[in-house]
Amino acid sequence: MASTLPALERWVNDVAALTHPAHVHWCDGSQAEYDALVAHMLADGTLIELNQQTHPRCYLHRSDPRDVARVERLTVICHEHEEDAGPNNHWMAPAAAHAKMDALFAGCMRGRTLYVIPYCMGPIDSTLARCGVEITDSPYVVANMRIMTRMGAAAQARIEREGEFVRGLHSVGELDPERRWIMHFPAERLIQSFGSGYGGNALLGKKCHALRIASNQGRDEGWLAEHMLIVGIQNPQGKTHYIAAAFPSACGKTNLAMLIPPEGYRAAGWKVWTVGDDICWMRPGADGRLYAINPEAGFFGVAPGTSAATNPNALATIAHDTIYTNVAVTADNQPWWEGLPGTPVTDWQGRPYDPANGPAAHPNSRFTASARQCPTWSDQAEAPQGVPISAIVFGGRRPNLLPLVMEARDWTHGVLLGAAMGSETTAAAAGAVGVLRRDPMAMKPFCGYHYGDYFAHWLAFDRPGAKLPRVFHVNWFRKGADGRFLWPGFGENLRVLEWMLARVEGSASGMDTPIGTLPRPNELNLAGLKLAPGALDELLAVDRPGWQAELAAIGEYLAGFAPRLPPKLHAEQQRVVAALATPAPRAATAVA
Ligand code: O2Y
Ligand code: MN
Repeated sequence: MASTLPALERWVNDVAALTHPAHVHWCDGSQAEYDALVAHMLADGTLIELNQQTHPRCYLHRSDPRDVARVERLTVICHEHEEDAGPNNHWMAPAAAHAKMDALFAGCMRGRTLYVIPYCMGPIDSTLARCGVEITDSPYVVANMRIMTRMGAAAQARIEREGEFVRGLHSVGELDPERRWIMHFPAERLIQSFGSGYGGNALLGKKCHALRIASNQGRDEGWLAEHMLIVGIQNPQGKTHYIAAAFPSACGKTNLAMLIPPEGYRAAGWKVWTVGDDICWMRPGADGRLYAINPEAGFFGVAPGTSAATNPNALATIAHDTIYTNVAVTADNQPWWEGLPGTPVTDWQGRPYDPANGPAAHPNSRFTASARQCPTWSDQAEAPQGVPISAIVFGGRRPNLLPLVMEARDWTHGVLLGAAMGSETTAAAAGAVGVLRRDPMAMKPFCGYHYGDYFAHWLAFDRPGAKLPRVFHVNWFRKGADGRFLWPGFGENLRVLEWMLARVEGSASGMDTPIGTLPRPNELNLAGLKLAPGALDELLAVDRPGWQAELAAIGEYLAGFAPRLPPKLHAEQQRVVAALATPAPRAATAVA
């Protein structure tokens, strides 16, 4: 018997009977097991050794070129009723999805090893953590799950004690994009993924469990599973405030989570601590505050754009014990991507590098590294009770209109700011450039149920006794008339975080406007920063006609979630519309 939990033992036997593996291996999560897997993958070419002098214990994996990213059109939420999945998800009836997946999984592991991966999302002794078991036929997935989760014997012991776990069944199949599905069965706490070996499609603890299934668990149990980084900001007095922040992809989440303070701030004693770069689970504590854990134990970060200039902490993190996927390689066998010094000789597909073939590293190439390797890793990341959240930040890439920072007047307004979030597409994304894509709370690809119900769940946290975080919206990407960014971003963003914490501590009065509270110009510390003339005024301006159009667009977007749009959220949108229609008092100089 491999498990003392009959439900687990039975499920593994049932899957083995369906998939016919040559061997079954229960993962214990040990270093010896990891080393043996790596040796096996080096022998069969799944992994390639990188320069062991410059990058000890670092390896390269090249995925099938047809399998390089999450595929949203094949990602399905199988609630019994289509309305429960909402217009924000692809839906299939559970019975039809089961029939489809059973046919795909039948006999698919012949000649392969079936790995059983017990894992825990969150500190192993935390009541906020939740466990799962992934069955996979991919040793690459096992190695990545060992880095990304608390995997192995301790997780299995917790699962056997609690008797509860999320089930995840994964097979790479033949990697045929025509036979690929990532199915979620929230009521069964079950994930089934077939036909992809890549990232979010295959490491089922990450997006599938920690967001799509966990958002359902959180709704049922009274907590939030969010697509947010968690960062601790320590001020010169030694007080650390924790901030959770949601941004759509390509907005620098990992960079913010690992921010390096500007020189003057470092000298004054400011420090930044990384708790998580992608996912945050939050629950009210006995004192009414929201407490957060990062359910992950590692980073599955995008390589291009990571450099000494943008994120030295990430570079230090991935200098050893890292699995690279789809990066290029230099003449001396070091991993390489656009933005790094040096020259690639081999591209991500293993071909001699030729610029005519496109970038050397795939734009979605990745590194997988343990969070413990991050120089700014917080000692509170393992705290079973989580960290208390002082501020929630929403953000997007908005070249126009959205100010550098604004604060919601209350929780309901904060939920509206999150629901209205969006980003304009860049050249890096497929499709038209400069199109605004709404992405409420950055959860569009990850919310495992109807967005209308999700907004209602958020609103429900505002109840007697709650001491909720303040909610802000930031825009690091505002551009001037000349098309250049008005704000330098990166480490300088700490100046904006400092203002937020001054609001939290009651030491900044801010300026009330119809769209929220903005900093008075003298409340942002700009010492040592050279902004273009007039940039600050532009960054903090409120363009009333522009905002009237924006509120109309937000109203139209939210109407798409009727009849499940909470009336309270609609009323909040109407409140801001009315506030914008009221003539500006003369004192509110920022309002045009
Ligand atoms: O393409 C993938 O499978 C990875 S997507 C990803 C990875 C790490 C963190 N966030 C994301 C995301 O898409 O939000
Ligand atoms: Mn993400």
